[in-house]
Amino acid sequence: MFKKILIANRGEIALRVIRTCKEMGIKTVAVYSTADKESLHVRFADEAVCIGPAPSSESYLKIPHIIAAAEITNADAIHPGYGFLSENANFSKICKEHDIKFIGASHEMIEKMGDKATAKATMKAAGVPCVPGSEGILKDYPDCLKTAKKIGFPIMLKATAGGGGKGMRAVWSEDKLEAAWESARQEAKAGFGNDGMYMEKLIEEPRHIEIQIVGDQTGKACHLSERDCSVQRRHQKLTEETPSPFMTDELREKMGTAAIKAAEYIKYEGAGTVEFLVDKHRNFYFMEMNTRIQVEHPITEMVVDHDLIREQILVAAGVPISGKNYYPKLHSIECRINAEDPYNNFRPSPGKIVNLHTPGGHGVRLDTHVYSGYVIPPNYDSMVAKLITTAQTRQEAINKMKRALDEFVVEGVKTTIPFHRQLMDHPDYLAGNYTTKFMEDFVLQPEEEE
Ligand code: MV4
Repeated sequence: MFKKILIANRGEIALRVIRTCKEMGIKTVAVYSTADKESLHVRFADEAVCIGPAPSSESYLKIPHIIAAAEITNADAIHPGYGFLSENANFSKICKEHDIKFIGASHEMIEKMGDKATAKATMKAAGVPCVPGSEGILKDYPDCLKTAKKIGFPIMLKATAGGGGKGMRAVWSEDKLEAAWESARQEAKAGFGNDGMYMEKLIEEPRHIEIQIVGDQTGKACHLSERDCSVQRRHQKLTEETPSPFMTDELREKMGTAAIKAAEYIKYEGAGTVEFLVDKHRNFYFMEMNTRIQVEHPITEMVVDHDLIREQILVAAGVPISGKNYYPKLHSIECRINAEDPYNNFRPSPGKIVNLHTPGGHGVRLDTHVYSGYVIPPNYDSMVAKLITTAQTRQEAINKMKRALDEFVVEGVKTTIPFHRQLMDHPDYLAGNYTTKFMEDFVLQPEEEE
């Protein structure tokens, strides 16, 4: 087992990994930028190394500085968290070259799943349901037009180096195709240095339902059921829940089996997520595979009662999985609390938290790194806390979320708490009747006068 793990991340996920390491008797090394000197993950780790100034490019993304920190503290493994270098194939490779265990996917796996057309071709070969579409990358516009006619409009153009909605265009008729083709390729070239595009039949008003999997070093995988992540704004998840209100036992078995098939076909090692698009007829299609722990992992932990960071560390240390699959015994909801102003287009609201009261009580979990007096730096993403409520039924979990949000006091910066409170009163949300289009129609009511 590892003696010392360096956490190459910050904020709540750094704290999350440190907590599990402590419970496992593993020493921890925090890395921090000058902007995070007063951050909790620095205080809770056994050792801490400053790796550079505030800009991520000069600190949390600076591979030589992170490797140096691991060398001087003699860390035998690195946990990358999510974001930053967690899906950087080069970083995974450099860790291996330095004989430091990267607690995540191999660089080959990250490359394979990072190229979306290759990932899809791999899944198709594995027998995982995929959206009908082009055979790999489109050669040129004539090929694009021929493929669109063969598939039939509406279609979705996607950048192979994209993901998370970047470099994607929905096209509803032939007269719009060439302009969409040109603009998507330019965006992909500029954004990723790779203008490779592929095409799929457009799935209208899909749900985003993902399956958590864990694969061990023997190539065996298990699943830990689903998370419904359909409530998104500009491809940013706002709230997630498990079980999905759209799920049936039959669909869960089918999707879980498909996710395991995907993981075992590629001999996936570690915690991963297989994302699916689900249409209104409950047909499901492979969308993307994420080779990292996800922000929303806590709701799975709460309903199957498994520590996913611990699972990651055990697998990375060569411990085989039990082979069992895990099914929800409770209902859990996560609201991502961001330092953003929902009444001003969710614009970031960094600054000092002058007063903080956090919710608690039975079934309430708060994963956060903030404290009263903490200054939220402007350099990083705006998520400051994940509020998770868990109960026997969906309605009770919602009631608990409403009560916890009402209790949650953050003074000094704006937060998305008021948005989430209104979400929990929305009739379509309460009915579990929502797709990825839900936020397009959501209207935030004006804030009440103080
Ligand atoms: C789609 C789709 C409809 N049809 N593919 C968005 C980001 C990336 N994960 C893939 N996405 C989509 N792919 C086909 N063939 C609709 C989306 C989509 C979406 C998917 C999941 C969650 C939110 C979304 C918001 C807009 C579009």
